[in-house]
This record gives sequence, structure tokens and C-alpha cells, in this order.
Amino acid sequence: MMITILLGTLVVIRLMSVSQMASVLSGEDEDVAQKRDNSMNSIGMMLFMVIGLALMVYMTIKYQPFMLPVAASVHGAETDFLLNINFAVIGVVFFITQVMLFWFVYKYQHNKNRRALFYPDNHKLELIWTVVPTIVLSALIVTGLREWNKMTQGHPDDGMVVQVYGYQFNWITRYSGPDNKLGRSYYKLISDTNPLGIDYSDPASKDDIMTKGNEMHLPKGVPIQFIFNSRDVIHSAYFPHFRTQMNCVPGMDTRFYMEATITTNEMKGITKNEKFDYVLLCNKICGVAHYNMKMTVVVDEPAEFSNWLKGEKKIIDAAPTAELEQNNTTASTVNTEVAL
Ligand SMILES: [Cu+2]
Repeated sequence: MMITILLGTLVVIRLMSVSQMASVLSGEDEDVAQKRDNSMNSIGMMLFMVIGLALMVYMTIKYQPFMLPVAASVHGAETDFLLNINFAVIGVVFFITQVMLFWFVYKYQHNKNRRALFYPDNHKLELIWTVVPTIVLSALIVTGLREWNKMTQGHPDDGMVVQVYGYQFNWITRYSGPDNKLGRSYYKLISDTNPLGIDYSDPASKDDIMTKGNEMHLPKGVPIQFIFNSRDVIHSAYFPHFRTQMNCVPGMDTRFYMEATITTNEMKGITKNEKFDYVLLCNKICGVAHYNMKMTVVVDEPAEFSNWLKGEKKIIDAAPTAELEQNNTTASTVNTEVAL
């Protein structure tokens, strides 16, 4: 497609120069031919601008239905608001500069009787185009940074702690239980039955709950502190509907503070889609089955959420006895060097 357009353009350019030479040969004044060429080009530029801008507006409206629905988290609504301000600023500047660019090409096409004005500098103008963008960009960056700090730093003790653990190629979630503390984990303790490498001897791990199945639940209106980890390579936990994304980096904790505001059922009504589901996706090309790293996220009313969590088994109850004992000895030897 691109090659066809490119070759087509080259052919048109060749034809134009051929017709120019032909008109010179036929005795037509070269200046006249040049002038006709220039005016055709400038009209072409204007057409390009009008069609291009019209298509841009049309596509933006036409593809709206394919965009994400309204943000389903507190910070999501705020980031969408900031994003829209950014688009408004960029949009206004884009239209002004593009219209001026093409209009000037048209207006200042070659004219034998016009001489270019020598205009080396204008301090006032330069000051304006330096100071105004500086103020606008600083305002955008500062407001964005404040929002980012809120999402990633929050208050360290704030919210229900939920671990999202990525590995090639799936996700595991762990809930911290009533103590709101995740038990320590260590990579040497990882086994088939202990995929997170949890240290069972740590009291904080006693009430931890690891969810089975490819589904995680979140309560609506409750602040959540996500802790992200990875077993192997860098993954990226992406919850598009909550406008949340964070890298999962092997060997370190990354955090994200969020609060869901719309339950799955409410979102089904908003999107008029009975099959709607929130998702957690991997957004970092992490290997052959990267596309398959997907988990369904269900946002419940807090009461429903507690009921669901009660139905899930504590990790320690599901662990084989032999492993519990062995784990205790291994864990005591590594305790000194481990910290989650
Ligand atoms: Cu991944």
C-alpha cells in the first residue's frame, strides 16, 4: 500500500516535469509555466490540509466507541481529566500550527514582484514563545507528577494489601488477611506447591490467602495497596479499566495505590454489555505466551467481597505437611537475609 502511494507520487512528479518541458518546447514562456505549477502546488497543499484535518476529526469521532469506558477508579477519573486537558492543549496548538503552515505556503508562493523581508530577530516574540510554553508545560508536568506520587506512594500504611505476582505465563494474587501484612517470601522456597516461595514460619503468612482459578476480586470503595512482584522476567500488570499499570520487577517490590469505584455489575449496565469483565493483562512482551497472561478481575460490593474471600482457603491450610516442616528449617536458615 505504502509502496503504491510512493510510486504513484513519483510518477505524478515525473509527469509534471515532462509537461513543463513540453510547454517550454512548444514555445510557452517558462515563467508562465512555473507560475501555473506553483499555484497548482499551493492549491494542492490547501486541499491536503482541509481533507487531512477533516479526516482527523471524523476518525476521532468514529472510533470513540472503541475507546475504554469511563474510568472505574478514583485516580483513574483524575488521570483521565488530566489526559483530556493535555489533548485539549495539544489539539488547539495542532490546529493553529497546521492551518498556519499550509496557509503560508499558499499565501507566500513565489511572486516575481515580491522581495523577502529581512527580519533577523524579535526579542518580544521570542520571549513570548519561550515563556508561554514553559508555563503551560510546567503546569502540566507538576499536576501530572503530583497525581503520580499519589498513585505510587500513597501512605505506606494505607489500604488493603494485595500482592500481584507475575510469572511466565500467568498471575497469582495473594491477600494479606486480617493482619493486612503479607508473609515473607523467598525464591529458594519456591516449589510446585508453594509457587510464591512463602515462608510458612513467618506469623504474617498464617492468614494469607492465595486465590485459585484465573480470577481476582476487589471490593468497591476500599483503598487497595497493590504490591507487584515477578518470579522471572519483567512483566507489567495492566488494569486498563482502572487506568492502572505497574512493572513487576524480579527481586523488588513495586507499588500502586488505587480504589475501585464501579462494581462489575454496575459496569455491565454502563457499557450495556452483559459479558463485560474487568481484566488484568501483562503489558510487557515477556515471552512466547505473553498474550495469554490474562486474569479476570471482579469488583464486588464490600460485603460480597468478604463473603468471597471467606470461601478461599488460607495458604497455610493448603500446604502439604511435609513441605511445612521442611520449609521451616529452610526458612530459619535464610531468615537472616530475607526481607519482603
Ligand atoms: Cu508477562
